[in-house]
Amino acid sequence: MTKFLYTTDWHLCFKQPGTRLDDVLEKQFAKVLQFVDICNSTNPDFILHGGDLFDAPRNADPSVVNRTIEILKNLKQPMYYVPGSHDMFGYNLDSFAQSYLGTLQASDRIIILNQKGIYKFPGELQVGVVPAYVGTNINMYQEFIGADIVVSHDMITTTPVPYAHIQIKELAQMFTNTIFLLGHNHSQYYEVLNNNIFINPGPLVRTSIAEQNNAPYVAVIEKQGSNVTVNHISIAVDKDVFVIQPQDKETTVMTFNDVMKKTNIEYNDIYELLHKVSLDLHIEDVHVNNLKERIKYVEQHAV
Ligand SMILES: [Mn+2]
Repeated sequence: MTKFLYTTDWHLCFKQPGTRLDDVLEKQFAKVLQFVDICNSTNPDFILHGGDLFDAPRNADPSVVNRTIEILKNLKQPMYYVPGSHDMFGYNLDSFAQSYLGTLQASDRIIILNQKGIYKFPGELQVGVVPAYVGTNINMYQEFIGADIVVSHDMITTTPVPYAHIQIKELAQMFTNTIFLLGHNHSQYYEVLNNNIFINPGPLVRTSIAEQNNAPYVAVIEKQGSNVTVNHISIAVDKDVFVIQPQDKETTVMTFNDVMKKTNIEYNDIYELLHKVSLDLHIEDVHVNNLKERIKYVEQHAV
């Protein structure tokens, strides 16, 4: 029997989020401590982390990363880590050496799986790994057919969304008996389809108002042959910690162009700006086109 834990999208903050009334910078460490307690009381063979451990790749003040390392020193199990979208600069998978992820790796707290592919894990488990930004395409998952586990920081959703994504029902048509450990998309879900399990525990630190009803948990997975059991162990969160949004107040909707006119950036329209930025940062066309789709959607629906 192999036992492992899955957690993802911790989003440990360097700055207090404007959406929260409580002291997130302090309380987030209580959550990491709870996670370590869960690891030590369930004693798994290994831990899988789906990425976005910090909310940003790096910050001038290293105290948050130092404190995280101190707490993670109490972990007795190896933690394998799939890089997320917030872990890297300019959509570049190799940039984690310049991020705090590189610091965690150097301190021996995580083992980074930074290449898309199949890894052999303890207990002869075949684990497919998809870091952020390798391109959202269902055909990319063909190579994982037959794998025991797929850990992915791709945009994998339960319902259609107006930008590049894969729905779990599409994966369920390709796969059977695979455990999908998912992140990136901060809506929580747990679904069993065609004998596959799809788990997205959502973020540990809830920074967006849309996440206020999430109940963060750690998934404890036991696998004996094709027999899989999953338990959710809750992470305690406080109620009423989010800023209340005014319901009846009339809000002024500004277009993106209105907002940009207030800045000093010279550009003619958002697409030109995006083009300039993408050249500067060497962002691949696939990501630029994805952003264009999202902007077009907002332009059509927002006002
Ligand atoms: Mn995330």
